[in-house]
Amino acid sequence: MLTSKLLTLVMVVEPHRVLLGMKKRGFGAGRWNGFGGKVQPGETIEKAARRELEEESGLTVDALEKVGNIKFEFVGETELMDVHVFRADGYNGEPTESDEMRPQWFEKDQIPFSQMWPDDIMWFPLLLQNKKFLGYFKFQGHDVILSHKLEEVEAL
Ligand code: 6U4
Repeated sequence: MLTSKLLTLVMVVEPHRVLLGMKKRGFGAGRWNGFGGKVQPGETIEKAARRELEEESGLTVDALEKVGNIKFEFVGETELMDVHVFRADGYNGEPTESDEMRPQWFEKDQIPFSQMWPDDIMWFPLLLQNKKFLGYFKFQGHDVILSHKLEEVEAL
């Protein structure tokens, strides 16, 4: 049976650009990613999203909008990653490098998809159009998507 692990992913979006972080270590190292990590026991998903964003980028946000839920299966592993995606349209502070992440702004038409998780190119257009979505991606290793489902939804 597949169990699942709750994770968060926060995308900080401005009208023309998106903040990504180069993951320096751990899961997804070497890829540009949103900010996030594991939900700790006793913590709400949104609280975890805010904590991870601050730990990894130095930023706090007033409002976080729930925009997506993506489940990742990795062949050979019994634990699904259940990733809750949030969008922040404003922020407080200055993006600051941490042990885990090096933040950098990217223009919306210059997102470095070839250096990101291969699923990102599929759902980023929805994120950037302020749409909400549900996804399921089945990975072989960390580079190959064997199958996937992605649908736009009205609400989460
Ligand atoms: P820690 O707790 O820091 O040792 P680590 O191994 O670094 O854990 P963590 O907790 O930072 O991993 O979580 C992984 C992050 O990567 C989460 O924000 C979710 C995100 N993520 C995982 N798979 C992804 C994928 N296929 N596409 C994507 N983000 C993904 O865009």
